[in-house]
Amino acid sequence: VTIRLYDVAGQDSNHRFSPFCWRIKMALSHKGLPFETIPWHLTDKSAIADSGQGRAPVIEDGEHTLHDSWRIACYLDSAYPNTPPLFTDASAKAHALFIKFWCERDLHDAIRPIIILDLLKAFHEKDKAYFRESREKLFKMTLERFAAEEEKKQAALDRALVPLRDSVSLNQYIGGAQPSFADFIVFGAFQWARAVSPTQLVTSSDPIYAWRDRLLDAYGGIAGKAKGYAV
Ligand SMILES: N[C@@H](CCC(=O)N[C@@H](CS)C(=O)NCC(=O)O)C(=O)O
Repeated sequence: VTIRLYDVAGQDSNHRFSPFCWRIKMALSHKGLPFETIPWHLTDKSAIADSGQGRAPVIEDGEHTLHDSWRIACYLDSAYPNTPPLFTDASAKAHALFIKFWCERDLHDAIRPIIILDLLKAFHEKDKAYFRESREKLFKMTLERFAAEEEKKQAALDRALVPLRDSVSLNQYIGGAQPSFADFIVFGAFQWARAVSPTQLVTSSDPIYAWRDRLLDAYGGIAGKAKGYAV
């Protein structure tokens, strides 16, 4: 069976920018599992109601419907043990969880104000008001205010990237010689930015840039060929 993935789409249905959905597209590609994506808009809550919640990614695999990128990754490794692993062992999985929490806090928080106004523009017309209202409530300020302060934003990102840079200077991937789910977690954040924003997060001489390039080219270039900015 072909796995179906509900994947956040923009005004252009080929525009796919969710960092969490990118984790799963890379994971499925890494495992060589056939899948199709279903473009999904934030306000299409009924389309994913079977998952019992309102966020993507959601996958349908035969009779299984699952949500949450971390849970989906764990499921894929246990349901398909004869495919390349996302976690080589229990210890790698525990370390990847640390990467996930670092990424969702330090890295996403550093990237978000840099791309938020470009992100707003990318959403489907029917999602824009919902996106603005829900995020302004969360941030307790307007998106424009949230995006202000250019210098502070770059400094926060530079700080957040230090451990990643040091890691991928020593190893090809966060997971070592092969990409792992930890790589896809962090790569998802870069795909999020690349898909919507012309802002260059790292320069071409940065080891992070080379690491990202390897993943942009991996698995037939699924990520590199996706709609986005060549930054
Ligand atoms: N913990 C979830 C987070 C998923 C998530 O936040 N998805 C966003 C899109 S990037 C979403 O669907 N948001 C729906 C909304 O804001 O209503 C995961 O790892 O999959």
